[in-house]
Amino acid sequence: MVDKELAAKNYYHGLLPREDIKEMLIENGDWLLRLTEPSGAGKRDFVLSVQTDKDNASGVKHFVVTRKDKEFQLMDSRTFESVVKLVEFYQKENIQTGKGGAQSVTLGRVVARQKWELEHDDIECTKKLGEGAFGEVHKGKLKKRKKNGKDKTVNVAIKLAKLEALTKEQIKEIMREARLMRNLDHPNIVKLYGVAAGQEPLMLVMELATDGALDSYLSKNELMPQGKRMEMTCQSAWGIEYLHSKNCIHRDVAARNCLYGGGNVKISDFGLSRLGEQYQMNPKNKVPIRWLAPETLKTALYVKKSDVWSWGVLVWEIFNNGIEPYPGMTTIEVLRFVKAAKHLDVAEKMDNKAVAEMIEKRCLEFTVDERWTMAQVVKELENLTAIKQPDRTEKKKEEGEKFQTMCTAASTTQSQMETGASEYGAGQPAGEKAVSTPSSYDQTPPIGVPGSQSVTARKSKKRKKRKDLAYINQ
Ligand code: ACK
Repeated sequence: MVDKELAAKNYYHGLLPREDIKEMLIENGDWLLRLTEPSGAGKRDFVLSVQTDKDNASGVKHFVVTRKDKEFQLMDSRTFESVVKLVEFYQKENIQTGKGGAQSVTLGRVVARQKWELEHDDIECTKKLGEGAFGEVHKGKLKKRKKNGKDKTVNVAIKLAKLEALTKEQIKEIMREARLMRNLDHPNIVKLYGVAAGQEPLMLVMELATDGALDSYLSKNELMPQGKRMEMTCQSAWGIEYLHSKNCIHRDVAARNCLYGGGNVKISDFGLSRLGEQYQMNPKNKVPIRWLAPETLKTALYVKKSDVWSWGVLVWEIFNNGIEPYPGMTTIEVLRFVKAAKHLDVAEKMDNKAVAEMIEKRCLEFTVDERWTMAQVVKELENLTAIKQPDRTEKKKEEGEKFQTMCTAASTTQSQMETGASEYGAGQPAGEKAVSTPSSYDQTPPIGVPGSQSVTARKSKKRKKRKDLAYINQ
């Protein structure tokens, strides 16, 4: 659908959803072009998004480019042989809106593609690594274009959304994960290089972790010494501590969601992560019972300290070669066990009994208020193991205010995403939200589509089946 001429235009942002473009359209007149499903009926159209009133939450207007035979049309009867020609015209002439063209909108500054918006042509998939939530994960290469012409190629992992067309909701989910990830920069968090959204398949390009998923790495390396396991314990703790410092709850901490590469554990899979102090999930969703904290099992509530509990389970996995936690117990038994204020035996396989005790007492603590924060855990862990986090002071300084600003922007956007949130298997009821940030999702329908809805009612396609998911109300 997207011709090469259009794809090459810097104003074309492909499948980028509203939540991403909103933070790009800053000044009145700022505009860009994207591809979306304005009516939510599975039909893709180009939409010209323009900031018309920066002081108004609904100041961004979305003009749908309609198709008539082989011609393209915006708000009036003029037709154009291509979208590029249409855009060129409205760069010179105002867009007439309102009844009988009573109002007009001027296209001002072009909002060009951002650094993290990658070109499909710069990405090469070389080998399939496995299946992910929305599709396949491939090993590959990314060409990083340099201004001096000396392009660099880096090895990457590419999350490739399935070849058949994605629903609007799935695109939003993938892009939310990407938005969250691009504000994170830590050696124990998998790094996102960017997103290729210009066409399908949608691609998330991230750092390649040479040893793959942590659970399978653990199961393949049963003779791994205690020292290395403890190092992994610290690395995962640093990653989560960093995440919490960015006001993010991961919500799915487990060995299967960590990667291992270059001697570092990297927290990955941010599909369920939320910004905010707490997150109330729909209790009807299926969840990975064995990793969840008592408060989540009881009331479907997630706080940062729920990650601390899950991290305790992850440490158990690290010291038990990645086997399933609570061996020999069914999920219903685990549910009852944890609700009865019991927990895993970390000390059994861990030589450092002081650390094991700290994890059992402070992380696998039933009462949230009594449970430690990740920062407290890290401090004690470093004391007890003498394994110190490599100094990131310089890096932190560099990040400085820039980082703060980015996270605030992401936080605002995140709260707007919650209305359509779906969970492990897509298609669950929406209506969950980050409690700390009231939902203010912009429901303004795009102009030009009668009664169009921003959130599609269509059910998302099922993700890969996960055997370890169950209901908390059993
Ligand atoms: O054990 P694996 O090879 O490591 O199998 C899974 C598979 O993709 C599905 O998740 C691998 N994978 C995912 N992300 C990455 C990454 N950033 N680097 C290397 N491998 C990855 C994972």
